[in-house]
Amino acid sequence: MTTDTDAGNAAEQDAFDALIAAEQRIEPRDWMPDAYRRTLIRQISQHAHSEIIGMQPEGNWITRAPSLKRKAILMAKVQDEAGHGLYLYSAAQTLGIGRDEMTEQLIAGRAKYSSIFNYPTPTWADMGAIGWLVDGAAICNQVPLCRASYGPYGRAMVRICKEESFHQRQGFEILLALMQGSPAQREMAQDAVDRWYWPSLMMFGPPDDRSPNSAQSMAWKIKRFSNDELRQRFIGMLVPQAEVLGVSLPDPELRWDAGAGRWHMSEIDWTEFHEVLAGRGPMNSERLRARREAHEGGAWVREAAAEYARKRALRRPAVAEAFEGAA
Ligand code: BYC
Repeated sequence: MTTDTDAGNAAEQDAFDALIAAEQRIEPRDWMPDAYRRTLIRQISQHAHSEIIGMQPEGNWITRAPSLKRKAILMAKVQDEAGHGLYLYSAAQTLGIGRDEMTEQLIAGRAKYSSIFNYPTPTWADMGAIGWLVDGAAICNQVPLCRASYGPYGRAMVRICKEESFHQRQGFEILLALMQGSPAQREMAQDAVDRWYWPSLMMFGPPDDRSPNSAQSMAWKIKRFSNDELRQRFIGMLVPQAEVLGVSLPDPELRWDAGAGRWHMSEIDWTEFHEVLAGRGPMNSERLRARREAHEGGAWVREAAAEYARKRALRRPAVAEAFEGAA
């Protein structure tokens, strides 16, 4: 791995800058500035953790889904999130951080993951609202990441986005079915939308003038749009879909401001956002506790897999030599 000692090497910096300027990709073996590497490890590992923690709010409903078909769909979706986490951990590993280290940071409570997964899912309609709003926000945020300058991240995002668009539709369809149901079902759908709307807007991160990482990440073409630009785009996507569903979005101030060319909206409760980031959201400790328990409960699987790999390798002399050398 190349390090800061190379920073003085202007030729390498020039080659890196030229690749970025030419919309080419940076690959794992290319020279890259240390700060670029650190930023990617930060964002990709947070993203991976979000996918893994993000399995919990929906996993909560697998045993209670209202039909066999709904259960099968929800299970597939939650498994997709596990897959997304794995692609992303692998992408982060290409930057020189180990999977164990990232896991340790997460379960020790030292790593960030998306604020959105610290809210509870008390009703079936929450599955609809998560799919429609949370996966919808994820698509808005992640489609531009398919063009991220770091190759392994951008490529992982292509597949993830394809799956996210299926997730968004299944959420929309759950809400649509409820909105076509009884008054109690319609009320349940509206209540879920009311609870998830504001947290889904917070997924895009702090406002641009309070986003310390945006300018540099955009210069490096990791991020392609600012947090506020993507939030605006998301609202533009939601408004016509809410009309089709027959739900209202819980913001009395929301209207298109043609003069400014943007959605006028109420102020987001940034105090709530920062409380959740500080670990004081409604479900933070529960999410970490469940993750820690799952990790500890899975220790025997990791040990068994490692032992199986070791025994298989011993049957192949060349690999056995390497194993013995490493021991
Ligand atoms: N939650 O300077 P900023 C999914 C942090 S998974 C928590 O704007 P940046 C899904 C930020 O990390 C969804 N933390 O940062 C899964 C930074 O902290 P540090 C996850 C947040 O990186 C399962 C600080 O605030 N998606 O969709 O330029 C089921 C300042 O922010 C949040 C991704 O991870 C937040 N909401 O921009 C269903 C997408 N917002 O590290 C669905 C990839 C900000 O400086 N990530 N922070 O201490 C990104 O696109 C960017 O990292 C962000 C933030 C837009 C999130």
